[in-house]
Amino acid sequence: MTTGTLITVAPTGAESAKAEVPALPVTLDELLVTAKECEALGASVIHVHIRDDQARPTLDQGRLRETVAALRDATDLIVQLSSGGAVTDPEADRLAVLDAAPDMASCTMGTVNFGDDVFLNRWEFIVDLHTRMQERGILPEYEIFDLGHLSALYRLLDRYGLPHGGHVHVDFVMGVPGGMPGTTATLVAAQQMLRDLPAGTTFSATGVGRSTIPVMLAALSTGGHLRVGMEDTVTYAKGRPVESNMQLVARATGFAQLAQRPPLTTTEARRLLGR
Ligand code: KMH
Ligand code: ZN
Repeated sequence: MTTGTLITVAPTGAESAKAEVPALPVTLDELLVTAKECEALGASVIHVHIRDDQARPTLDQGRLRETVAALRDATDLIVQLSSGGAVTDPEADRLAVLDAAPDMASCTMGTVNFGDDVFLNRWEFIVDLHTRMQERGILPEYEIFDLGHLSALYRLLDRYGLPHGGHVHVDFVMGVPGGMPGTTATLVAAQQMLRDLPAGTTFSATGVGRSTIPVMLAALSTGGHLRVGMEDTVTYAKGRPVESNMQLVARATGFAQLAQRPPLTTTEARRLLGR
């Protein structure tokens, strides 16, 4: 079993509105403050969605580049850009995210119902993302919203080879309405399916909404890593809105320490992921 815990913070996402969730970091300054504080609390990777001046999700190339540079300047976090964007983003814009040259980018392994929407990820698009990341030395985080997405990942690696650097890292995004449930039983089933993937494959898990805590505990007890943040969770406990991403990272760090799997430093995380 892995000893330390890789903690990824996903501070913003594309779904929550600033007007409804005022603590959401949407400006570059807010993102940088969050990133520095979350790093100090135990995060080693940041999964980034950005917003425009009206706090709407955007994949604006200039802003993405500026964000990557600013995060590198201010922190030692591994910078992972979302190629998922918002459900309305066109494929071309999602592919162009890679032009901002992050350390990592997400790569969702299939289409999934997403509440009332559909998060579309065609096979050819997935292949494009994977092969472009291979060419550019960007490490994918394969996002798994449903168990069949792991079969797609097996097929992808079998046909197109390993990511640049050879390390395979997946993230189970659980509890999305339309995807796999955020339960211990499902996480164990997903983890068992990793046996078909290359030796050394690592996984993190996040449970959206009220599945956050069950998924976190299940991930820690099965050797997995954690993703937390306001992209996935805006309620800390019944009737208590999340006050900040730092509150969620602090809770994850506390659980990881209780499990005797303390947070990895950014240096240890880079070693684990080969970055
Ligand atoms: N916002 C969702 C539609 C990713 O970042 O790659 C997609 C998402 C996954 O958040
Ligand atoms: Zn995301």
